[in-house]
Amino acid sequence: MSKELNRTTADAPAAPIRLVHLGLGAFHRAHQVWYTQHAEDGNEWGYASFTGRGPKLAEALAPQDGLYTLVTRADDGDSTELITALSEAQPADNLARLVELMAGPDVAMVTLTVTEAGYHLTDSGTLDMNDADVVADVKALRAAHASGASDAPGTPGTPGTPDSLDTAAGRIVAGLAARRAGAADADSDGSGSVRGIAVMSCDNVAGNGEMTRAAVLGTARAVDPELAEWIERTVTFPSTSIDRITPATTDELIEEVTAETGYADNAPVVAEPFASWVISGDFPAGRPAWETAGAEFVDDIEQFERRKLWLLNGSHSLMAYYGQLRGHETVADAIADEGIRAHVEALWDEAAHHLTADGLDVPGYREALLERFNNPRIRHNLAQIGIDGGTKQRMRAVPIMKAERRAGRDGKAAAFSIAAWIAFLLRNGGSEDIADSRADVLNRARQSSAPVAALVSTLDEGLGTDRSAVELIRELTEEISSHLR
Ligand code: CS2
Repeated sequence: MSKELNRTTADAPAAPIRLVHLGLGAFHRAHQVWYTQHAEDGNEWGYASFTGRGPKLAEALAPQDGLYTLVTRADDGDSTELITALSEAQPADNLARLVELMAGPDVAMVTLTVTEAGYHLTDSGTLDMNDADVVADVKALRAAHASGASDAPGTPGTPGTPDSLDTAAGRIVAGLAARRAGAADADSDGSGSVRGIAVMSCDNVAGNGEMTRAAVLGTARAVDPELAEWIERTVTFPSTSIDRITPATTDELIEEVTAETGYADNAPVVAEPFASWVISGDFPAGRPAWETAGAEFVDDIEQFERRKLWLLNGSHSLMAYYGQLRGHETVADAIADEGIRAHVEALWDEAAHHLTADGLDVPGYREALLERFNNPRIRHNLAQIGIDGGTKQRMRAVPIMKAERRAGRDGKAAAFSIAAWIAFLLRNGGSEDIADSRADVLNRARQSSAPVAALVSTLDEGLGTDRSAVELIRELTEEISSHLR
């Protein structure tokens, strides 16, 4: 008989909530929550985390008071650990709770994992004001704002909370508007306790701090320019490079965890032993001592981001498309295939030309990656990695190919990765569903008279008009597709 899992049975008191997260999922639980638990002052920092969309994970975690088991899966065995730093799990639509927490003096930071496609920015990096979700959120926020307009000029009234918001930036702006109103109250009664806050993206995109700033300020400006100014003065947007391979949780894992720990845990999570977190930026209201858990704080993060995105994620996307076309299911299967491994190494060689900062140790990083990919006990599905290629390849293969071409080379290995993505979209006569938040755009491109050029253009306008680049990608797509016939 298994025991119920909750804070009483596990004798695990909840830490006070000082961190809020948007995008409660396996990765957040294996990474940011785990780092917080392992920080020296972890017992002073609890997370309240909101799901990205559906309520499922919050519903599974609520009866367990946010507790869950992390299974660390090495190639020679598992270890389990009870994670206690998630003090509260909430569904995405509990906006009232999000706003309440962000308005309060205790919360010092909002972190987010809302996927690469979750920022709704244009190619030039500004908020996409034509995006339907952005339009809806701005409208809802304006209405809520108007309902809270203050009579006293220069002082913000307490804004209402919209019934629902679709974008992460919209949710953050709702929370920040309430925080600003709380800060004004605190100033007027002299307590002055509600202050700045850090909003920190943990998504796999280069310059994620700047992207978050653009999305949040873009939304705020469209709602109320004074609110936007307050955010500019008060809120910081640190950048991060995050890393831990975390496959989706399976029913099998639930059974294994019950057998191992004796607890009936509805929501365990499995991850590799490796974890890394590089962070750059300021934290006006403080932060956990994550460095005591192994996080690295740096002044210049760009080359670290690139190393991770281009080497790890870049080869992941290559394996996702080329590997599935060759009949593989997991990363471990794909990397064991010599015909794929050679392309991975070639991609890494091209990327390495542009990873030159001191301390990056690219050869050591590559060696460690091979070891991590080879871990046969981590079943990391290529199909899972293949989702959202229309956004991911923009940040993975495309910048490598462009950097190579700027340096006077053809960028053939990165071109091969783009070609593998295209061959994957065109397989079976282009009839397969596209698992991508940009599926409409990609589907139109796939049906055009010159699908390769059109698909390249969906990734990058400049590359799409570079005739020799498109020709190279077209030849490689043809080569890959012809082997499948
Ligand atoms: C993967 C990443 O799904 C994907 O696109 O490339 O989730 C990858 O596993 C993580 O970034 C590892 O840190």
